[in-house]
Amino acid sequence: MEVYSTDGYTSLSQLADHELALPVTEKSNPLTRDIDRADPEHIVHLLKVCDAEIFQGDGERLSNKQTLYSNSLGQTLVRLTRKVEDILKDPEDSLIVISGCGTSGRLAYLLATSLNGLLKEMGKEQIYSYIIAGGDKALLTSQESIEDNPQQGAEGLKKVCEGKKRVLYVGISCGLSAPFVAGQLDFCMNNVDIFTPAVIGFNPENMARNEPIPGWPLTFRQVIARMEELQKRNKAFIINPVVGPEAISGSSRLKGGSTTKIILETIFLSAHEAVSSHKKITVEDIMDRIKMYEQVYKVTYSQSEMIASLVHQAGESLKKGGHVYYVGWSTLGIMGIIDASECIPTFGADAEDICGFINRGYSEMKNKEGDLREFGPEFCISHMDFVSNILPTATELDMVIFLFTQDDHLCEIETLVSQTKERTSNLHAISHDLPAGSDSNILNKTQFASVVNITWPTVNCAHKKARQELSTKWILNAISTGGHILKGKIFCNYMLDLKVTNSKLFKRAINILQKFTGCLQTVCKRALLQAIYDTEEITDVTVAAEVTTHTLMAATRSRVVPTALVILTRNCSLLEAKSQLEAHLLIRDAVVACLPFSHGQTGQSTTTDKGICNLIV
Ligand code: S6P
Repeated sequence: MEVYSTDGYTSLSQLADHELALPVTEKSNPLTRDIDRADPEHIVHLLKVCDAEIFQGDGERLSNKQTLYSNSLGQTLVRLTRKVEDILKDPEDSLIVISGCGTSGRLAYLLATSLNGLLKEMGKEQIYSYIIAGGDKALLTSQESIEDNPQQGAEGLKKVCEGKKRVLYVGISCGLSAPFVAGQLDFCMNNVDIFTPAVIGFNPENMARNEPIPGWPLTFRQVIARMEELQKRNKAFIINPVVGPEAISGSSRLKGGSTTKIILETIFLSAHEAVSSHKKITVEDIMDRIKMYEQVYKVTYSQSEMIASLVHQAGESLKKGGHVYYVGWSTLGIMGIIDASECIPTFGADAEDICGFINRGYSEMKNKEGDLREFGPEFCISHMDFVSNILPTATELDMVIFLFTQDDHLCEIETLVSQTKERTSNLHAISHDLPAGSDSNILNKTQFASVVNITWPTVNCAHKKARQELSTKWILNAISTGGHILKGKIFCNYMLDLKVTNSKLFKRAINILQKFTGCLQTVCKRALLQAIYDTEEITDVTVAAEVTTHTLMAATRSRVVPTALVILTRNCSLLEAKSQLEAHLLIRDAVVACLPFSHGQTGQSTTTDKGICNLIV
């Protein structure tokens, strides 16, 4: 069905094909198309049904699609578990490196430090290491541009592994897209006598990113193709179940992050158990573990009503210019810090909008580079920093959420509760395993405004922590995503005002423009470049420049995608587009006002005085 064939526009059917061709991790999830207009209860419901896709049944036979419950995936996980076991049994000169960018790197850090902690408790050699693109600063703030650098990835890996004779490398890239990880995988394959590479992502192999990487001879897909060959000889591992598109398109911190954590813990904790109990791990054992995580999902979302009330509260705080503070203990503090750090790139939030704090700061974080406070206020993350930097100016508008378990220092928690309550009664708790009902219970004594307390069946310490962390991740993801939706940051299920700071985000920006305007890719790119370079005239030289040139410039600009969107839909000048947007504080309001269709006309095409706008979300 050709809706507009004049030069510059594409047809509805072409747009539909375009959406089909997008990798799963970049697609718009049909379940959440209206999430921007949902109330807190419905937001949590939509996140719940979207997360349910992580545990969808074995679709292999029906759709040729591997899922978390696929037998073939189970077999790959068993084989990888055996590799880990071999290293655990004979750790001399060996290393297991977990690596990634953004959220994937943060999870690499969390896993490697927690697993080293387990080994330390058993008096064993600590054989895990992590790499995050951009170094430890990226644990707390977004450093998206380094993701584009394969050479830096390879060099970093080489350095970490100096002197090692056997290395198992696990690279995480949810979209099978990060050049930083591609560089490391390629380095491993060039040194197979020492390195065994494994990759984790959530697209089928044929959807791994295939664009050229500037200054590098391969694409991510070519790297994967080479790994496929090595995998046949058990010398490489590709772990890529499909878990469906994200609730907010492309926001891989959500399902991508949760599934990464589930898979990595399944592999490593199974290997630890196999070694300590001299047990052979089977596909059934792997599936049982995944079922255990599915149970965590069910138990967590059984608290949907309470989670929705936290989402509502976060939305109120953020809308009124208040803040959300996560004050956590132990690894739950880390979960808070991770969730908070992601809000900057995901929602264009200010660093102080949502912040995380952890007891004892960097000594609790156990990150490689230690104390990072010299880099600025956003790196002050201890409870002491919270008390001295945040509390003195905190008001009722600020929402404070304590994150703790029964095993944390309850006296310390009580003291901090009292101090916080002097400033705000907007104080809430997400806790695990606190016995309900007793008078001495901190939850009864301290009168939090609301409490989500989850009780888990008794299991060993590592499993207990894994459950508490994932459950907390789901709740915090709901709070920060829901809060920003209520603040008007999302349009349909897209973050329109994304920062275009790396090549993946540049491509996503063009996809969004194509989708909402129906304009050809070349036309969308020109409008985006107009906004990035702040100019009415874009030269062919600028168009032909490398993406990195554009993303470096884009990092210094704001509202580039909304500006380009208005240029295209209104067919107006840059100046006019900017002034239209300036009239609105919130991007969602601006977009609704500026676009020539009203929200709800999903699937319809609307003729405007300047052209046709296809909205087929
Ligand atoms: C996603 C997050 C990003 C990604 C990073 C790595 O919600 O904002 O920081 O984690 O871009 O992505 P990937 O696909 O390589 O894991």
